[in-house]
Amino acid sequence: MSEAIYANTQMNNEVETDRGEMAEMVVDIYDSSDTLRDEDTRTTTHETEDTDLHNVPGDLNSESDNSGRIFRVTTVCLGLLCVILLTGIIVQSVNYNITINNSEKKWNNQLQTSYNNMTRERVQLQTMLSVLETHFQEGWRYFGSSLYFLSAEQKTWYESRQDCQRRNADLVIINSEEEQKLISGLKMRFWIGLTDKDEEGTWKWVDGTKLTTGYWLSGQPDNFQSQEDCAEIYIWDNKRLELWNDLNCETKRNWICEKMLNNPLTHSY
Ligand SMILES: [Ca+2]
Ligand SMILES: [Ca+2]
Ligand SMILES: [Ca+2]
Repeated sequence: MSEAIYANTQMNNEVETDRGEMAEMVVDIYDSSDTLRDEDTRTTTHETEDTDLHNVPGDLNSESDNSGRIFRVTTVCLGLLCVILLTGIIVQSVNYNITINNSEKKWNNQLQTSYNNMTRERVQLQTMLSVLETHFQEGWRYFGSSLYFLSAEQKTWYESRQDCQRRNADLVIINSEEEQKLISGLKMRFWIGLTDKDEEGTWKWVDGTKLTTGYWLSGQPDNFQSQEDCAEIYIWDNKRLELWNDLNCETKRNWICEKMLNNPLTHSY
């Protein structure tokens, strides 16, 4: 019996031992499981940490964000640049149109002014041609800027001048060597518009101007018999320009009238 009890006790002890071993094994298993879990956790944490390390600025996601930001900024800048360029083009276009319009107005004004001037000149030329035609029919001749009328009859100096004045002219005034050549080329004796009747020796043209350059014959003017106060072209040597002679104003001679044509519109014909 005691053996049985001892055996039973031993068996119980063994059972207890087994239980203790089992408990230790369970504890070991749990420890192993915890260890594995901890390792997994550390692994996961490590991976997470690795992932976080890769997510620092400069990684792929950050670069993608930065690239997107740069792209947006670039797009905005390009858009602003396009707006600025478009605005510049519009402003330039407006200025160009304004310039073109001003140029067209200026050009049109110039054309209008030219047209008005040409029209006025055409009227003047037509008037002058009409005047010349009328004078040519009356026996006038045109030279330089003057019309000349050579009489076919003879009269005193005073009567001759009156005839010229009736023709809205006066006795010829010789202003230049060319005019003297023209007049002397007529090869006739005739009165010219020169006299010293107001003051002996002071020769004046019919317009009141004093004589500056004379073409007197040698020895003239001599005021022969103190009665010579009017000037004539005296033809005795047509190879010379010095052909003037003073003569009694009551002597009858041909005469020559002159009418200026510098501005035909200012003359009354
Ligand atoms: Ca003249
Ligand atoms: Ca005289
Ligand atoms: Ca004389």
